[in-house]
Amino acid sequence: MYSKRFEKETFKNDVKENVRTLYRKEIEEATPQQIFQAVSYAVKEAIVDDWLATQKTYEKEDPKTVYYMSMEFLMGRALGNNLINMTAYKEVKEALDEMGIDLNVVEDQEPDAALGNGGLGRLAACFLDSLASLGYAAYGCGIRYRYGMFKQKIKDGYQVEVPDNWLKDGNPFEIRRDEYAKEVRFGGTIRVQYNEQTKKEDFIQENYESVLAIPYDMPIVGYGNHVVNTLRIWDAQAITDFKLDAFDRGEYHKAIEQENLAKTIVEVLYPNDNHYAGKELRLKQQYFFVSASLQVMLEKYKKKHKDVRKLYEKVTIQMNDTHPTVAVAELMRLLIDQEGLGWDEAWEVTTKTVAYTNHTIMSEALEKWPIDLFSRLLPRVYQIVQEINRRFVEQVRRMYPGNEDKVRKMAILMDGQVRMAHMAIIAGYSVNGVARLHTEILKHQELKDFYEMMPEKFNNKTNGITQRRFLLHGNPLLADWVTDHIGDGWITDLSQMSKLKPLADDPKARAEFMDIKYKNKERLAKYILEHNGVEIDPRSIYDVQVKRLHEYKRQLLNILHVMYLYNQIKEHPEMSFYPRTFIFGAKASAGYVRAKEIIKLINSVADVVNNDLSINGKLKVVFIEDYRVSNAEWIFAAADVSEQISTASKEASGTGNMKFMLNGAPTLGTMDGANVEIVEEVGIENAFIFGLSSDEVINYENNGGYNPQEIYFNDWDIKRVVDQLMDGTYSHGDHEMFRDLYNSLLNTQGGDRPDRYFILKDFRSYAEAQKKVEEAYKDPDRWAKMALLNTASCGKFTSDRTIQEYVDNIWKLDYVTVKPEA
Ligand code: C3B
Repeated sequence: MYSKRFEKETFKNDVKENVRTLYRKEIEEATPQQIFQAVSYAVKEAIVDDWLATQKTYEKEDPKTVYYMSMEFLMGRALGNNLINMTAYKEVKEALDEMGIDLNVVEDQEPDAALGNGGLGRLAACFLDSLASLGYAAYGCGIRYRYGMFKQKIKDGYQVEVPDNWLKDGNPFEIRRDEYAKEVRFGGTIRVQYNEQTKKEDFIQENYESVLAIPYDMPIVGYGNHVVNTLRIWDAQAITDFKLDAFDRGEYHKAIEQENLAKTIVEVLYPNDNHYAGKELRLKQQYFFVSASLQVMLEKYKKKHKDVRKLYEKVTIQMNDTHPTVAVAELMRLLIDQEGLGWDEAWEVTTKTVAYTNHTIMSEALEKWPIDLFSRLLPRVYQIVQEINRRFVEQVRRMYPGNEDKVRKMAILMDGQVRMAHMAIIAGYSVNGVARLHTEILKHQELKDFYEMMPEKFNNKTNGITQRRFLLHGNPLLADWVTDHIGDGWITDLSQMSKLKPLADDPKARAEFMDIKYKNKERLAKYILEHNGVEIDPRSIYDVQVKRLHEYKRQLLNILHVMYLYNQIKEHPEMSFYPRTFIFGAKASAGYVRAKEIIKLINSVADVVNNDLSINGKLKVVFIEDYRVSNAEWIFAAADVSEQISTASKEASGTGNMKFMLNGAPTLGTMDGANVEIVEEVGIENAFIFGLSSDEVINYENNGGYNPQEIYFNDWDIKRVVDQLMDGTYSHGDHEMFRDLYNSLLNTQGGDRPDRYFILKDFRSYAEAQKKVEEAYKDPDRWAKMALLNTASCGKFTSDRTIQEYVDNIWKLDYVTVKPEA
């Protein structure tokens, strides 16, 4: 048994006691939420045993530690995952059963910890799971947003955002650590003063505003190894408690301001995915958690080590995209101003400590802060950025004499902006992309100049996902089936899934596999009926696109194709057509107007199609409200087809694609991101690939030559669906509702080329690929084989593999084993 605390009677008692002490109630009177809390606190006891044991081990062995700095950690729910990783899920389920409590219902009481937007945030969460499971010392560093990713309601077909008050019932797993609180300062001015003692200049910040950063620790439980790492997320509090006499000292205003700053800084997650809005508050958030995290990191390091010049031997910092890259200058500041290092010494330490991951080439996602804002908010940090920039520009001029174009392209400070990616690359000892294709595009297109100058920094780390959440927890039927056939080694070594391959030729195994899929489809149908009021048929093909709503991800292509199919079915009622359910789930950033129009369009098409009795239910369209980690687990388990249809070159990697594959859904996709590697693993005959290549897309973008109007006027089916955006078919006769979408496909839009994402260009080949999906599905043996081979070939896409590569090639961490307390 993992822990004596999970011994049935002990555990049952703990839960009862918790209900009593927390709520002064007997268990029979407790609400489901109260039971969730009581169960979680009982589980937390076991976690804390291991958390302490882990800390002791780290104290003793002093392993090198990675600080994974990220504005986003999209954790989802913790209870079920913690039980899974403590290998106690089944025991606890039984214990609760005996008390008449259903663990599924208990789990369902937990709000998702949605401290992230999409792929980047979920990747960070998977990485923490893998780091702990593989036995490496790691901290996740982030922000404890009071409100996470908004909850999505669909009203009248439109997205409505509802605040996500995830902390309202309290978070049973977190621990507040007042003892590690740190001050973070903003604004003011810098006075330079010669210091007689150190014979150096001191840089003294004056008239600043400050907040107190207070960390909350969340446990990250490794799988079956008693390692518990920490996700440290920061809350803010005003430093000056509101004193009455502040009035008299004329500081009333300042006190109020600091109160406000503390309140607003951690108030809410910016809901943008792949898009940078340039808001001052966002930069404050970034500096806030970065500065606090670095301060504690240094303090911790210095407890054991005298010489900060050797920091990089024990610490490495991974910057998750450009969001935390102010860490470069902040670490320099701490080393110089606080630790007294000279510039060159500090630079050496910094450039051996920080590394950077790039997650996108979308230009609208690149962070560039206006210099006036940046320097006003972070005056001392800005001085340091200036000096980094000055030295770098000198270096460029030495390397490329007379080539001022290089300077313009590569400098950190240019055109009144601070280019964060450039700072990250210049200071980082490693720069990585997140899938092979993406890294190649970085090297040869987006970051070409940097690659030429410092090729040794560039490397690829293809993303991965944790099978513990997305199979073991999310799809228990399939997980058990896999274990029955190949043992449970796959839980910590996903490459073992390849042992399933021979089963693809075994009719019995195929039948079992598809039977499990069917049961998962029923489970999802039930969920959709309960939550969306739409009835769907588990015998139909579940064709699923779930991910953030973004034009480059091309949900519009998918729904236009549905409109096309509907036209076909109406026109040729006799045509053979395998029933299909198109399932969408997507949040649009609150300010992203066109993305919201696409949501409205999907719901409008659903309305028409689902209510047309004449098509005999051949076609259904469902938009799942509030797509998030917890319902994603069920959706992946139930999917037949995985839609990964981004414009080639735009999706850096994708990780949803891997979760579908793991759960036995073949990919219908473009040769983009990690799809390329998925196809390589599973074989092109077990996927449905269509569309322009990334080279073709980039070539059109650079040299022109694509005119969507040509397609529109020459392909009658396409013209028809595009016109249906305007003729009122899906808008109760309103000709304006979807005009913007129509225009985006055909006309130049505020500097954007028409059909910027090549939807019409790829439409035909997409429709053909969809035809092939149908043909393949009609042959149950063939389909079962494909589906099973996807599961069997997914070994590469575990985040365990990704993390091992980070450890081996970038971080060089020490492997640790933890002995549980007796
Ligand atoms: C995403 C990318 O869009 C995905 O292709 C990628 O798989 C993930 O990151 C993880 O690497 N991404 C995101 O979610 N948010 C950004 N701001 C940039 C990239």
